Amino acid sequence: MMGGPPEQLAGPDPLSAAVRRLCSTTISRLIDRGLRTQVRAIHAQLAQPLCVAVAGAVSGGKSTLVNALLGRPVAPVDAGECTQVVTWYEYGLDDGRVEVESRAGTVCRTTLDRDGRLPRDLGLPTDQIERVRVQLACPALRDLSIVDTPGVNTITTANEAAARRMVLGTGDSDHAQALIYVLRYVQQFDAQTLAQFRNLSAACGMTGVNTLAVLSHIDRRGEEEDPWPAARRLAARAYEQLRASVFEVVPVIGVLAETARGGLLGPPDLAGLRTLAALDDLDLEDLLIDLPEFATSTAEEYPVPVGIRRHLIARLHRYGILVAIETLRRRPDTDLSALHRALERASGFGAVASTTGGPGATGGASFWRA
Ligand SMILES: Nc1nc2c(ncn2[C@@H]2O[C@H](COP(=O)(O)OP(=O)(O)OP(=O)(O)O)[C@@H](O)[C@H]2O)c(=O)[nH]1
Ligand SMILES: [Mg+2]
Repeated sequence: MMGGPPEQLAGPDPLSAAVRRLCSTTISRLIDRGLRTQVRAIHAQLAQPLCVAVAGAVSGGKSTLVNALLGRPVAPVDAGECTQVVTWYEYGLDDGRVEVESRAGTVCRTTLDRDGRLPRDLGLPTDQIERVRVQLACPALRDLSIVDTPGVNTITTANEAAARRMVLGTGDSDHAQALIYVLRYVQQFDAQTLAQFRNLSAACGMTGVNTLAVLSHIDRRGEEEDPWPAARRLAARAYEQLRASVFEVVPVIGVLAETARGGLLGPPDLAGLRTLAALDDLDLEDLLIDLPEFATSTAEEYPVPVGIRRHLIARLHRYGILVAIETLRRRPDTDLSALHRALERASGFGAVASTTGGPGATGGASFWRA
């Protein structure tokens, strides 16, 4: 794997530090024992990293977004139903340590795979696992713990408690305090999708103050070169429909953010992209018109080896390839890290970072702690 942990965060956000100081002063002045215990609990919670759960429907792009937030591709991702267990990613120096907590109360230890991913086989049937805790030495996790959750497609009164337990965790002090709800991009959200979101948010006791909606897969739209104008329009419309339950609706190309923040392109990818950038527009259009063919054809006329083409499609999809080509044409001396930065900008990830106070943010965690 290339790249590495994301850059250091700029320390705890000033608002929660101020509230923590206020709690300390208040504790020493309170006479009532019950109140003192309550303020102590708030004080202790503010000293912990904020815990954000990423939830939503199956295959919406939750784990991809988790990897982007981590800056490392640790969470398994797949086109089919993938995440089966609730997984907490927490800061710790024992990087890669995995604890599997069973419903029966036992804890088994394992580690990430050699490629740095969470293993699919965790040593227990998934229905016996309460949750998995992964320790990572990512600076991004110092202020933010992230919970990846299995997709919930239908919330009924019968499974509401299970959904809440899944997103929030089991204990009173050990649960998610904020929610990122991933909505897969469609032209128009149907009433059922919106109801699902509201139900999950309500089941978890979340409100418009601590819930962010993320609109994923915005690069999967038809033939348009630039998906952003339409994505912004839909995000604005979705916000109108969801404003009571979220503080913002942010469009993000998760797969691009994951690639860029994880530094997942290597020198052969850059060489392949340079070759594509040197083609004239019509030849390029011909090549990219049929993406499955582009990714798999072994015909000799292709200017880039098939393995690299396949990797470029998996990591960038069509829009990401076009962004990379445009970047390289504008600045032919662009190196891998500059290319990753350009792709991160094009992914829209910055808007998630600034609202979560996550990597690359300029404050914002205060929003979630309100
Ligand atoms: N083109 C594109 N693909 C994406 C985007 N986000 C995720 N994907 C792809 O969508 C597929 C599903 O992504 P996951 O992150 O596994 O989705 P998930 O919500 O975690 O799925 P479950 O755990 O099964 O509920 C993967 O193939 C991702 O690469 C995006 O914004 N654009
Ligand atoms: Mg998943």
